[in-house]
Amino acid sequence: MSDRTEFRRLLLTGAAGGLGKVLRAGLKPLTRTLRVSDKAELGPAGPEEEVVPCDLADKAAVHSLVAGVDAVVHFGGVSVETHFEPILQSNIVGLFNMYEAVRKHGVRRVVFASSNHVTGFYRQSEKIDVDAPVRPDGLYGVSKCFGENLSRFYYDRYAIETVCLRIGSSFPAVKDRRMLATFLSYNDLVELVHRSLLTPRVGHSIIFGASDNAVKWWDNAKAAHIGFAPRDSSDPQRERVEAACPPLDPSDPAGVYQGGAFVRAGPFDD
Ligand code: NAI
Ligand code: 15L
Repeated sequence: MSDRTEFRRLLLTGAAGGLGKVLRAGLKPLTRTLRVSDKAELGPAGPEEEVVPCDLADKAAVHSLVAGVDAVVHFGGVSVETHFEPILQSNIVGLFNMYEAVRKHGVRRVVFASSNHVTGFYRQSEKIDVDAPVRPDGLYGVSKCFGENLSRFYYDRYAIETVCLRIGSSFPAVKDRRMLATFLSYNDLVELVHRSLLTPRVGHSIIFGASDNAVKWWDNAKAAHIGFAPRDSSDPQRERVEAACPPLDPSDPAGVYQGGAFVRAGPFDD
């Protein structure tokens, strides 16, 4: 992990969330000031921090939020499959507000928390790379496809660089058999975000976020320029997880597709 202070001011959205809390600590070495934002409670500002509450769906608030930052680490938004309305407001309207603010304020780079659920309808027996057509496994996955496409447009039209991180499952520990393939340790997450911020030229890049797990569904060869080399692995947790979690019934789609239980969520708008 780098300990260089490269940025004057970085913005972290979603800072009250599970990964936001990890990055709130993990981004400090890279920046003189870390501006943290969320619509949920963020607590008091720590040293060299600015706390700026903001609902991403509020255009004016997002435009103020982005003023004066060098780069954005955008982790705010709905993070699970649910009804369309909250996804629409946070992940679609909210992301558009963010990119418009980034454009207007001349910010040059965004790190966007995409998700493995943009390709959740590939089978667990398949290995894919970033050129595989998207196969979202729900409305949440569709909203992350929107984010990947919106950021592509802002790069082609305005040369704003984005790294889209198709994060697997980033939690303190492996919770089930699927996560033996999708696990991204917190240390590897922080390293991935550091690489996404520090690599000199990223253009519009998409990279899968997984640790060096023995079972691999994703090939990151086309994102080698990011220089991400995960150090952790789910493997030391395999024995515990296999003992605790019996295999799923072979006919259960959650055990067939990469998106796991997300593929059987919904419908939500009946
Ligand atoms: P989380 O749900 O714990 O955190 C998301 C944060 O975004 C929350 O604090 C929430 O208050 C905030 N938020 C939601 N809507 C907002 C809005 N309209 N305005 C302002 N803030 C809003 O989720 P987690 O696990 O920390 O994930 C962070 C990001 O990474 C999310 O974008 C998620 O989709 C993505 N991701 C996470 C994965 C994981 O394994 N944890 C896997 C793949 C993607
Ligand atoms: C995600 O995109 C979610 O944000 C996270 O909560 C997990 O469900 C993760 O994917 C996963 O696939 O395990």
